[in-house]
Amino acid sequence: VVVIYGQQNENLKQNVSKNPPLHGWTCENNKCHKSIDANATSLGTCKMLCYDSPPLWPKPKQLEIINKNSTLFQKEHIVLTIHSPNEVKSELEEAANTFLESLPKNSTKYHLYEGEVQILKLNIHVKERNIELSTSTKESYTLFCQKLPEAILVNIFASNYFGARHGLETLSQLIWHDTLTNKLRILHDIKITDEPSFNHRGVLIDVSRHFFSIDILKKAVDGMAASKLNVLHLHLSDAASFPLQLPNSKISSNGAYDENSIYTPEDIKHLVQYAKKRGIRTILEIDAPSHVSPEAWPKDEVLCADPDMFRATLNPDNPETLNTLQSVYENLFELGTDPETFHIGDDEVVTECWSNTVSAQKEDNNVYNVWSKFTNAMMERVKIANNNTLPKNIVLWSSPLTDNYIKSLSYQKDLVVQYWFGQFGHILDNGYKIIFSTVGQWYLDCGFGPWKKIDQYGSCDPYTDWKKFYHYRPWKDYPQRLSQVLGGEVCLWSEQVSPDDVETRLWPRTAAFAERVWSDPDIIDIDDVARRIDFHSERLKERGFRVAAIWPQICWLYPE
Ligand code: CP6
Repeated sequence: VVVIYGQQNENLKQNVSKNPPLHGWTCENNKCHKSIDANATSLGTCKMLCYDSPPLWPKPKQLEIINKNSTLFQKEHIVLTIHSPNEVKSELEEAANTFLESLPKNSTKYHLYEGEVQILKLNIHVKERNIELSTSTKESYTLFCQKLPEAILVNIFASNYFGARHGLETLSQLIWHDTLTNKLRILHDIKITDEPSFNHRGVLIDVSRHFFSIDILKKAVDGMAASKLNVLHLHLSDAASFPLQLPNSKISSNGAYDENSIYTPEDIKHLVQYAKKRGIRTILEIDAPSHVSPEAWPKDEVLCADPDMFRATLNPDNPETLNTLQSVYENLFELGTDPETFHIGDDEVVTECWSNTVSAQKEDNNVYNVWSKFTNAMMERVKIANNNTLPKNIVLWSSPLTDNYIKSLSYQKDLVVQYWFGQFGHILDNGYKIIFSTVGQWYLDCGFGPWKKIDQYGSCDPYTDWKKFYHYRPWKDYPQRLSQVLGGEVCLWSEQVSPDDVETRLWPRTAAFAERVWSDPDIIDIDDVARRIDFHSERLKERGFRVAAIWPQICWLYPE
């Protein structure tokens, strides 16, 4: 039965049967122009072949384009061969499948094409059998793409699985959908040698101020993998909510917004595995001693529960407080938090809350000593929770406390400060390691406004655009301290970010940051950066992401 909705209208019928205009594009001086030329190509093909450097993001460290030839192929005609120890084979196969799925989908419209279509031979060479991801994992790879008479030949070489995975990501960016032929096209005669500049390239997502489902987080991981980022930092708890279920602790799920806004241990383990397959370590942060959820914690272990639910603070007088924290840490290691880079939070501690405590009296009412004692004790508990092994990096947030009292943290000399506000020279000069998350440049939710009362719940003033994310290079002034710079993290605090806008907040600004921490180019050609991030944004859209605009649509057509 054919059901026709509404009145059939002659005009409409005509429009439906008309073919869309098939104008093509030609390249002139690094620009694509609309053209009716017989040699005109699709816009994607034009952009891919026209630009001085192909639209790869982040830009590889070494890129040799022997020439800009390209050939059509079909997804179904890829022949994969894996040269690796047996232990890595199934992982690599799975990564290759993920790569295949990320390739542009063929549209349903059929186009006749009678030219050359080639087989693509994809060879992946991996040496190491180890598939553990750690802070010392070598992420480098080389990629050769060439055309033989009988096939397009791609060779990816890497020490390990994770380098090879980066190679596949780069390969996916040498392939695009040619709309005129409805086939895939690959740029060949190219050699790439690549490795990251920094070993900590992260994204923080605050899942306390708004709850984000595991599916949303997995999609964020997909976007991160597409830009070669390698650390997912979940800010899992704050005063606003405690969405994590921790069955082996005194923490209750009363801190969650509702019964649907809870991560079970299985959820987190699944996410950690999913991220690991994409070369991403996960840091599970439970913030303490401030920014704690008074509803999740046992009542007598919380001292100042701010009625505005802004920054409740733990009770240092109750000996059970640290025991509960230790059980939290045991749970976090069990759930798969990065065992080498452990975050204790220590964010914006409200020391005033402690002024009348017995702990403060023992310290001659010096609440800063209470802070350093409590922080040292937290680190001691991390060590106990981790089979008596202190993680290589213990991370805490910068604050006036770390500015003035960091040297009193005698427990762990090898501290990492996640710097977000104020000065940072002294952190480096005192020999500490640093992760940059500077509020004015790398906060995805933005900075401070004049609305004091409302701003304490998060602010977006001013909006920081992708160029600012890209240009920020704080380590440049401290070349002799470069070895102390682990890298950076962009931060998505979620007071004003919900599942509805999380993707456009993340993309493409997080990608802009990704090139800074992967390639860290010294000299940039602004036109080249703009053309490539434009293309990468389109690529992310094609892969199903919602991506914020980088410029008006006219520039998308005619990049200047
Ligand atoms: N929550 C937590 C926040 C912020 C921080 N920690 C924050 C502070 C200022 C701005 C944005 C975010 N919302 N736990 C600071 C590290 Cl402008």
